[in-house]
Amino acid sequence: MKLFEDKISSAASRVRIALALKGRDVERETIGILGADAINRKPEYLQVNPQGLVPALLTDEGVLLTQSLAIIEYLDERYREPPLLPGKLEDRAFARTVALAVAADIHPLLPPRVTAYLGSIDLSTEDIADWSRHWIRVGLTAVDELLARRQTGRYAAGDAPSLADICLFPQAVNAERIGLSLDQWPRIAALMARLREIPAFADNGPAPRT
Ligand SMILES: N[C@@H](CCC(=O)N[C@@H](CS)C(=O)NCC(=O)O)C(=O)O
Repeated sequence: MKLFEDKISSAASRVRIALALKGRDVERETIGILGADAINRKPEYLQVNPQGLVPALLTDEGVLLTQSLAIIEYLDERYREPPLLPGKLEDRAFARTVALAVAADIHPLLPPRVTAYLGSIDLSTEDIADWSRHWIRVGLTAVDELLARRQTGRYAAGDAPSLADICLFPQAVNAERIGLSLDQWPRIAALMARLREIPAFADNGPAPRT
């Protein structure tokens, strides 16, 4: 398998964490997504992913998969252990709830294509940072409340790390990086402390934008 990624990408970080939890080593190719180094919009990479986004995964059978959640579910079905979705039906739904609260409702407001557009309509660097902090704060406040209502185990959706933790971890790392203290979200802060003890998470978070 081959993973197309950029180390700064939190969506690619989700897939890296899933691969590490599954104990799978894959070939990797860096697809720069920032500034002058960006190659994600070049025709060669659009052949891989017409959306021009990372991650993408080339399977051993030569099939190209895109969208981090679809890739993670593929890996989970292909390599059964350890499962990345809980056994209980309602817990599985909750794992997907948390995953989508991050991947569908927070993250799409923040990536380079969005911040570059905001810059192009004359928002200052500080305005753009405020935008990002605002949407992360709104989103993680809701996720913390979801955890308050539904979290029963050691991790977000049970006693084993799941798709929920895989999506939440990179987003929370980036929240701290942009100046938001996790102390305002006690359940997320506690969860992050536990996840940081697991090498698959600690070693595969998003790298800082330099
Ligand atoms: N929903 C997609 C999101 C992918 C995505 O937005 N990736 C970002 C990096 S985290 C990217 O490639 N951004 C390039 C850009 O915004 O131009 C997924 O989960 O894979």
